Amino acid sequence: MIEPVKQPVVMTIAGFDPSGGAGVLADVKTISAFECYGVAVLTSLTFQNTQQVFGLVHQTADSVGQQIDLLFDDFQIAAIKTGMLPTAEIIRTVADVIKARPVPLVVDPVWKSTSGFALVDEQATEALTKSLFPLASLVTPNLAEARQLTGFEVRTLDEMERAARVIMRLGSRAVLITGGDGVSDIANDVLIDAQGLEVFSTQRIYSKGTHGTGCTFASAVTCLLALGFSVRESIPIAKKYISQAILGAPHLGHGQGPVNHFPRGFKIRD
Ligand code: PXL
Repeated sequence: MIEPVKQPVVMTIAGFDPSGGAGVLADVKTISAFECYGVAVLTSLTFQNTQQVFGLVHQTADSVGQQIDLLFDDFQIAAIKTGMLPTAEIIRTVADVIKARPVPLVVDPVWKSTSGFALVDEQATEALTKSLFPLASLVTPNLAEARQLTGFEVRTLDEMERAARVIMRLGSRAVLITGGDGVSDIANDVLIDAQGLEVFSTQRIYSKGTHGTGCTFASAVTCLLALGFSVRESIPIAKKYISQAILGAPHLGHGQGPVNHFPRGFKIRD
């Protein structure tokens, strides 16, 4: 008999970007690239291409809760990633249904599209920090999101370290502030967990193909947690993956194009 392939099941709870650069399509492609099995819970249908977001049709809290429950009834979920959670009700339901199922959770706070369109209700920020952050193994705000979470400007390495400490107090086990949306030639990511701070630095890659990099990076970390890596071990591997994905971008569409979710030659271990 042929041995069945063992693939950890990774769940994404996020929005649908029909252009495939961000949201659940990006997440499931990333999950496949890490040889895990992706299941996707849809929170909102967005109308967009690589240039712009034109509209949103959200799911209800009940429909999101049911999607999660049905998947948990059937699969052994190894890790969960959340992205666009558009309403406070959806966030509270997601928190309630996953509270009873303690698996590694990566929360990628999503408020705006790459093109600047507001994807979530204003009240959703408080619900996210209060209900979901305390359940998270890792929270992955970028610089703009770190500013929204702390109320102060987050640009320099000092500001990132200060913001990481402030966001950590919201209750997650670790925080990674990603610097991909910064402007300096060196892109820093700042991690804080119970052991303290660590800075991960790479040369910035200037590219138009950066649509959905936040979703893609957070999904990569989630897969690595599902595969048994620690948060600290996962970050440099996920950074290597996202760098190769940006460098290999196929330059599709006329706006901020998608990355290449299957970069040639990418290996988890070198
Ligand atoms: O990259 C943020 C993001 C997350 N989720 C969805 C999106 C976007 C950006 O466009 O569409 C569904």
